[in-house]
Amino acid sequence: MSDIPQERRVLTAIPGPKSVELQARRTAAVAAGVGSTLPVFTARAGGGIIEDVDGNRLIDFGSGIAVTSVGASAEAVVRRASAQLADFTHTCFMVTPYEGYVEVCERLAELTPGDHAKKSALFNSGAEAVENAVKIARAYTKRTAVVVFDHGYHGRTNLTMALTSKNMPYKQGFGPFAPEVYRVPVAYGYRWPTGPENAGAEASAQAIDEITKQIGAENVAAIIIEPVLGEGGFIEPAKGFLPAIARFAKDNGIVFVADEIQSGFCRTGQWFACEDEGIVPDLITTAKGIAGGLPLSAVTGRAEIMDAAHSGGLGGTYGGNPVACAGALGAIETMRELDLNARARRIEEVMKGRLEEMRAKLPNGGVIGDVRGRGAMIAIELVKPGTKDPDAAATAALAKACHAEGLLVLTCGTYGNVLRFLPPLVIGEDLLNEGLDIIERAFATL
Ligand code: PLZ
Repeated sequence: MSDIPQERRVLTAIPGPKSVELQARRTAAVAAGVGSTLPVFTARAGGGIIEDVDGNRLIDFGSGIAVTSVGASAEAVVRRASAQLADFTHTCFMVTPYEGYVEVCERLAELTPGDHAKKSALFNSGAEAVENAVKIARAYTKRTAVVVFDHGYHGRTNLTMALTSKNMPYKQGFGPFAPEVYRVPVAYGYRWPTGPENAGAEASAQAIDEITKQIGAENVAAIIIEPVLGEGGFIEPAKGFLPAIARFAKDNGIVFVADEIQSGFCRTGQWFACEDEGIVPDLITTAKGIAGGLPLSAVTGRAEIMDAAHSGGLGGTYGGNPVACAGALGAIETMRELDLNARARRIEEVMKGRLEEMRAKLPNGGVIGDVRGRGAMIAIELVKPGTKDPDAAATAALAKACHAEGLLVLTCGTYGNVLRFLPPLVIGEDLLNEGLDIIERAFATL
């Protein structure tokens, strides 16, 4: 790990003068469509800290959107990726293969749920993994329809935009979208009309009814769901929902795909979030946390499904790049050695405890409508006090107040009213608590 001190330090306004200068160059050279949560330019990062070009040290509650779970400069990632970089950067696995790719696939077979025979294919981004899961499911089932859920997020390519629920900013103006994609309700407990206790049974019945009526189960190739819906607002489908959908898929020969791109690799205190309800997906998509910040993604699943695509049907120039594979082996080694699942569960205990306390201090919870999430994937949903009306303005104001104090937080949610916390799993508990102190003070500024 880079020897960056694990201490918050705010020396200038945030962003500072050097970041402001770089931001001007960026505005001139970088397309406007590519946004940034906080235009603070990074100099180095590691553990729970991001140091910017002005020397400020921010506490990191974002992990580059759930990527740097082992930190942004984990020793084993740097060591293995550097060694690989010196040996060779690329041959293309489709031209002459190398061991690292195979080893990552072996690790994926061990770590993903289920003891059936498994195979994997590697790609570069999360969206690419999801696209390939659809290709594989279609090849296996010889069916075309794909079912996804309200509040789901699966990427920004054409097919994954179609799979993604939210229009702004992901889809607006970018259509037409891929056909044969159908969206059904999800058990969003906090917003389910008859309450969270009924959401699992009612939403699954409704989803299954819509699939049966509108598509016909026999036409569905795949059902794709995030076991904890990430961009949609850290929604944990109410109990019973996932098992009911998985059972329906099994009974109807539909490939059940768990998109664990955000929730996987120790993030929720398990290797994969679907383990919490004992779900064994047919296919699982992974990315983000898998490689400690290097671009890598995977589709892993039942060998007979994975082998359904004809030889040469899957691939891509860079898929499973050797440096990214070395990074993944380093990240997995770190997760095992430091027992990062246990760390994630401890982060949940600390964060949920403190956030619930903050809520209890406000009359009727005030703006804090809901505190939820698992492991180091925790969020608060903000509402107009006394209602469930989403308060996106308060969410943006809170994030801004945190940023000014040197705490990097992200927002999400279909209604833009969810403040989410995704600290690196290696963050020190002192930094975690300091970050929570800043959040608490931010509430006072509302
Ligand atoms: N599936 C569940 O969370 C990426 C998106 C950020 P890529 N989430 C962060 C943004 O605004 O672009 C994600 C995800 C789930 C798929 C993806 C897509 O992964 O690596 O961004 O393509």
